[in-house]
Amino acid sequence: MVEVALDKSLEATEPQVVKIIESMKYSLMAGGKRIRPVLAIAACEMFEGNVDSVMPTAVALEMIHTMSLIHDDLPSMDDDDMRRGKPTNHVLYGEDVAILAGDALLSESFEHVARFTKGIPAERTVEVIRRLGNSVGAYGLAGGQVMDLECENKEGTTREDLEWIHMHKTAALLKVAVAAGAIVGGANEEDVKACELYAEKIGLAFQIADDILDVTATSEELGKTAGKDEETNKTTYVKLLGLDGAKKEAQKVTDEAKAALSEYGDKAAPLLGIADYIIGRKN
Ligand code: GRG
Repeated sequence: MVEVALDKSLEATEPQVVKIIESMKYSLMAGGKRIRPVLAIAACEMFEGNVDSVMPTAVALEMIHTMSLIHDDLPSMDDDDMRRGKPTNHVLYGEDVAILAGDALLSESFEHVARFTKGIPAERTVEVIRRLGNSVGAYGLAGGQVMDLECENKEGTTREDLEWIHMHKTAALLKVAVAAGAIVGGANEEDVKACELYAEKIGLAFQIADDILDVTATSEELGKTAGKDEETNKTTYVKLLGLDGAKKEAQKVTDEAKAALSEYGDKAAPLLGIADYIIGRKN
């Protein structure tokens, strides 16, 4: 369902936009685990919301995520030429078009939610858009990325610094995915808080798993360059805690994530399953 909705979300209706839409669609449809859309759908369903009403938000989340990957791979950032097992956007379309494709995906994401969300009160849609905006700005992805760049090749990065980076660079989007899904589903403020706690914990687990995979998996398995953290002298959980310590920490935060949803019983089963998947994944 997510793949179909993503595919339908971008279409060139004028010859002048063929190139930018092709570049946006290349990265959007290049595969990927679609964790953020799935989280939004699972959270919405936990509160008995309708899949159709959350799908525009699910699509927007993947658009934002794809934008962040395109920009993360740029020569001025991580300078990577492989992503999701394929050449990165700037390798195929040039740096100029890749930057604009990211910008356009980000802008389209907000329009998509505003235009296509149906069947819920308008205030809830506005709240979703507000939260999406916040998750990308200085207090979200962009802020996390800047701090990450500042800590690159720098001795003395602490565990607190590392946690701050990941709470913003990685967990912020996972958090808004679960919170937005819950809001569309009709959750109240307390429910949304429980969902956010779950999401912060899986966000950390996600990043610890990423650090572990960077040293244990091959580039083919990952679909991106393995061993990059060592190469760029990055501070990681593996570096701070060792491989075994990082694995234990990943399990600990996953257990904490699951505990945050204990009061929802069987209805939380899909979100609990996703938490296990995040630390067990192979790419
Ligand atoms: C331009 C406003 C603006 C923000 C972008 C570049 C950037 C700022 C932030 C970087 C964010 C980033 C790339 C974080 C890493 C998140 C992460 C762990 C990505 C991998 O996610 P997966 O494993 O990937 O879900 P797939 O390919 O499965 O979708």
